[in-house]
Amino acid sequence: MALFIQPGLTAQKSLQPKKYPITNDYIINQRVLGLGVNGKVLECVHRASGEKRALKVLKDNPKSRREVDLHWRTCSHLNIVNLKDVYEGVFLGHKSLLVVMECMEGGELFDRIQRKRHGFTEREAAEIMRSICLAINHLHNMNIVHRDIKPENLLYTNDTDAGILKLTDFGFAKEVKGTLQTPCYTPYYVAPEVLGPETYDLSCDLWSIGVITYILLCGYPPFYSTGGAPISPGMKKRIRQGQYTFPDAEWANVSSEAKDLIKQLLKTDPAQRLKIGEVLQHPWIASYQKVPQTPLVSVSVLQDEKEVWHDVQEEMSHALATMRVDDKVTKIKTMSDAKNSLLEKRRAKKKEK
Ligand code: I85
Repeated sequence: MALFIQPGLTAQKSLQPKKYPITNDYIINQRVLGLGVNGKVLECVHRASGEKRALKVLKDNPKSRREVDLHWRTCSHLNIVNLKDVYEGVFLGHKSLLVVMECMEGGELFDRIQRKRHGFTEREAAEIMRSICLAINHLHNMNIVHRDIKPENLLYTNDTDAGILKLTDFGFAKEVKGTLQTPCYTPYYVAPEVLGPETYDLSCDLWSIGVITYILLCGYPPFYSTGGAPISPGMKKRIRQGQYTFPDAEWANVSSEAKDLIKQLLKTDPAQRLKIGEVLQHPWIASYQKVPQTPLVSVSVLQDEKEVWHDVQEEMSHALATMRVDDKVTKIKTMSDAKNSLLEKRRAKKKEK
């Protein structure tokens, strides 16, 4: 008997963009808040409330529609940038999707850390990582993978101590088929690789969490290229082989729990990497309030290395892009694997009869 568990079937209200001019509801300012790969982000003001908000201008195409749809379905979480309104129509001569978000006035995560003058502790780092993990957990529970978790996409609501860290930009996010959603076979005969690639898909977000944790704790990334080029063959090799260290100068006083978490996240074999649920249960995250308040050197490293921060961000973006491409290649491989195993199972079934 096949088990049909289909959580995907629960009716989901998909987003209907408004078709009237955005200018009825918003005053659009010239101030550019950010430049994304897919569109720019402008400041705007909600006429009815006087609230400042952020407007992301996207080309209206299926990819952008997917971005907005995934963001819309997930943005009720405290650690995901809230979506307020979406409009469709012609904007500056182009068919556009106009995405209005809450305005994150605290800016990017690492800019804020750089501005810290009263030191930055391991406990604060753990607290930051916990908010990021809560956002990812929300996405992964819905079988959505973000695939672009990097410093520029982590923004603070405001610049006070009460500021909340949130994840943004669903431009590379995708929904992965939940293993329970598509039972076109009886589970008794299912080969592990047929169930496989799903859990795999989500694991690239966990690698990103590992890299961000590492940078938070020491101020530089675990893998970096030597000499100019944004991503060198040597760096690629080190990423692939998981070659990184915890140099004593910055890491001597960092807790072994933190290092253990990083080691379990930067596993080269995605199957061995922790799942997001396991990260939330890891002592360094679960008991973040008990993490030692050891001062970290990351603030001064980030301040001293301001010129290379741009390169660090570029390297991470490039590495993420490579991972998304590799993901496609793996998919093709696993598909042929799956076909072979189905064949084997058919033979096995015949023998039984
Ligand atoms: N507010 N990646 C880097 C920004 N509020 N920003 C980026 N993709 C997005 C820009 C380029 C992220 O989807 C982005 C997206 C959305 C935002 C966004 C959303 C909501 C903001 C690309 C700000 C801001 C506002 C006031 C002040 C400040 C920043 O960016 C600052 F602190 F910098 F002064």
